[in-house]
Amino acid sequence: MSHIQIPPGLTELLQGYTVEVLRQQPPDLVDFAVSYFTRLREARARAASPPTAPPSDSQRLEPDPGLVADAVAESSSEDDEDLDVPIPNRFDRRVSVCAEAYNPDEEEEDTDPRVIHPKTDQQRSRLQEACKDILLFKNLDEEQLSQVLDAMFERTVKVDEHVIDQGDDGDNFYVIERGTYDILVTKDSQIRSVGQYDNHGSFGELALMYNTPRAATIVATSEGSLWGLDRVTFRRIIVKNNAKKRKMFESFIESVPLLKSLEVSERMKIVDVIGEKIYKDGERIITQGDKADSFYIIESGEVSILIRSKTKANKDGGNQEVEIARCHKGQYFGELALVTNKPRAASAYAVGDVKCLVMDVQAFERLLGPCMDIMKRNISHYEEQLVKMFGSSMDLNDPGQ
Ligand code: 1OR
Ligand code: 1OR
Repeated sequence: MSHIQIPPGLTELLQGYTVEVLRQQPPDLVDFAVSYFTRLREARARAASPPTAPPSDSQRLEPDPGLVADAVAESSSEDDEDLDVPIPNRFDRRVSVCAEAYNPDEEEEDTDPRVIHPKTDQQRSRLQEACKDILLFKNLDEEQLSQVLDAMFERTVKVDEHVIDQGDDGDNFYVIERGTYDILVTKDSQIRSVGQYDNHGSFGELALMYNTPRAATIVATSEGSLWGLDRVTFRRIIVKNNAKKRKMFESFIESVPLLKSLEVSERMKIVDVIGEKIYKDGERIITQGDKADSFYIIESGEVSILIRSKTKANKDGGNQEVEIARCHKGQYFGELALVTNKPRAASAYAVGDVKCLVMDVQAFERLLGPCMDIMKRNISHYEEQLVKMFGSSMDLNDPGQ
């Protein structure tokens, strides 16, 4: 019997293809093979080009949008180097096959195979429920959202499981379906708990948006269930949409008085993580007494703040709500409970149609530190006003009792 020789590299070649098929579950294996091997050949051709040649688009790491903004703001000569950070190690193997370079301004035809994780009807409806308040998904059109949902996969976690480790490269973005999670940050060899997620929210967007190492460790403190979105789909859809968001909201965000003291790059990072929510006339935006997880800036329309209290001022009316303030375009609300870590002190209702830019509590803490003095000053005004309106017996964070 003649001896059949396996050509060197064949096993690795087919293994690489198989791994990508298992990871991405493409609907058509032949189409996927054509695109996979075409990209592999292109990557090999690029790798063979002389080392003195300038890096091709796919060898460059896409610029960190934050760094681009920093560069605009500061025109520092060092920033050019920042734009060429090497691709994180863990992706070296994959990047050589599936280049992730992406220029959000280029409206080119998408050739990457779509990632699809088939789901049962029950899984799909659980996924839709988990994603309905995810701010990063708010400005997606129907087609983009449906591609995101198709690409998401379920991951269950056990107590003490590390979903993300600080310092790692970013692989997935996660939406919480259920479970509680600690956010841990290690600095100067000290591990600190800086927050929690309680059965909703999302995390893991930063490393994918800015090509940075994971900024925190996320550990499950209960059994839980998450929906993951792979890095490639996240960048193709969410990061692309963020470029649009920057264009849409840049001038408005520049005009918000609270944010004036921030650097341009800091304001752009706010735009990256906010979501736009729309409310109809009379709709309740915040409920007094609720646990708080969001901060609001009014993009258009008017918001009425009402307080329900059993105090001297309205003891005959018992639990009736009294209007205590009106907020307008460019103003913010919902900061008090986040700053004091107490329940909502008042309710907020839309007067006419209202559009708000909404930020989650983690982004609020991470990005609005420099604005904290202004907010605290205004909170002290609330307290003065409260005493004038209701007498000194009332505590802002215990108004209904
Ligand atoms: P990531 O891809 O860097 C860790 O992976 C994730 O933790 C991160 O994305 C965020 O989604 C999430 N600072 C940095 N990342 C945070 C923070 C945070 N909170 C949640 N994440 N801070 C805590 C704010 C409450 C600031 C700490 C100094
Ligand atoms: P929050 O997170 O407690 C309700 O949710 C929001 O209403 C609150 O943050 C503030 O952003 C906003 N007292 C308390 N909350 C106020 C007040 C206020 N005005 C707006 N909010 N006072 C009005 C002062 C003009 C004092 C009460 C009499």
